[in-house]
Amino acid sequence: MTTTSPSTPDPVTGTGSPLRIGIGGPVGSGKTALIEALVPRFVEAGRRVGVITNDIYTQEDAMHVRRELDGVISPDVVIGVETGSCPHTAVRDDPTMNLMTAADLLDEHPEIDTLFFESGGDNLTLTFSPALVDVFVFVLDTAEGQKMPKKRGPGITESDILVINKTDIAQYVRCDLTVMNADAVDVRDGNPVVLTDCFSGQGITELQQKLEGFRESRE
Ligand SMILES: Nc1nc2c(ncn2[C@@H]2O[C@H](COP(=O)(O)OP(=O)(O)OP(=O)(O)O)[C@@H](O)[C@H]2O)c(=O)[nH]1
Ligand SMILES: [Mg+2]
Repeated sequence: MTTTSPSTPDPVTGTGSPLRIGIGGPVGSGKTALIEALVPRFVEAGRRVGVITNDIYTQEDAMHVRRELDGVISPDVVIGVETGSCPHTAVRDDPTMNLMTAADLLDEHPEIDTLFFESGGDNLTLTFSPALVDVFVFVLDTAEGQKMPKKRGPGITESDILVINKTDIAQYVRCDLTVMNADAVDVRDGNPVVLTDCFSGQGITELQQKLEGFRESRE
């Protein structure tokens, strides 16, 4: 196993600071499941990972991540933000709560080089403030319907990576994955679309590699 060590961040390029990955998307599309599938792969690759989840009234997702990743990352590096209001606000309009939580977490754990932010589940207009994250991943799932990419919205068209999750159940919800994927590619001007199944791990390595590409592009 290779390891990386913390260094002083470059204030202009961000090199040396953690890669900050925002995972957003509609309620229940699989944002938490995706983080739980990705983190072990980053850890295996020698990365030191932290996770910040957002829920409106609870810490449910943070508790889920701690349970699922028991033995993979320390429970101390998983923090739940209770936004108390519209999830958009906390990651896009005024990300102060998340920025402060990240600053505290990195103070305590300066070794963290990969930091996930999960937004509260929200609608198609959710985006992340570039002040909060370096990479914005938007997660749809097949059960929402094959038509979703055609509905557009900034997450679908402008995110750095669009994930179509729950490929394993596409056949049961009458979703033609070939069509859904082609429509997604079409509305995204060639930007990446990754198909995933968080349970079998299909597409997770591809997604991890694409995310690492964003780290490399800062270096
Ligand atoms: N079949 C299948 N189920 C999945 C997959 N990913 C997630 N799920 C299930 O979908 C449900 C919602 O997953 P979550 O990861 O909680 O979704 P989320 O987007 O984090 O939900 P919120 O944070 O509440 O918006 C759970 O029951 C998961 O087990 C997948 O790839 N395939
Ligand atoms: Mg969640």
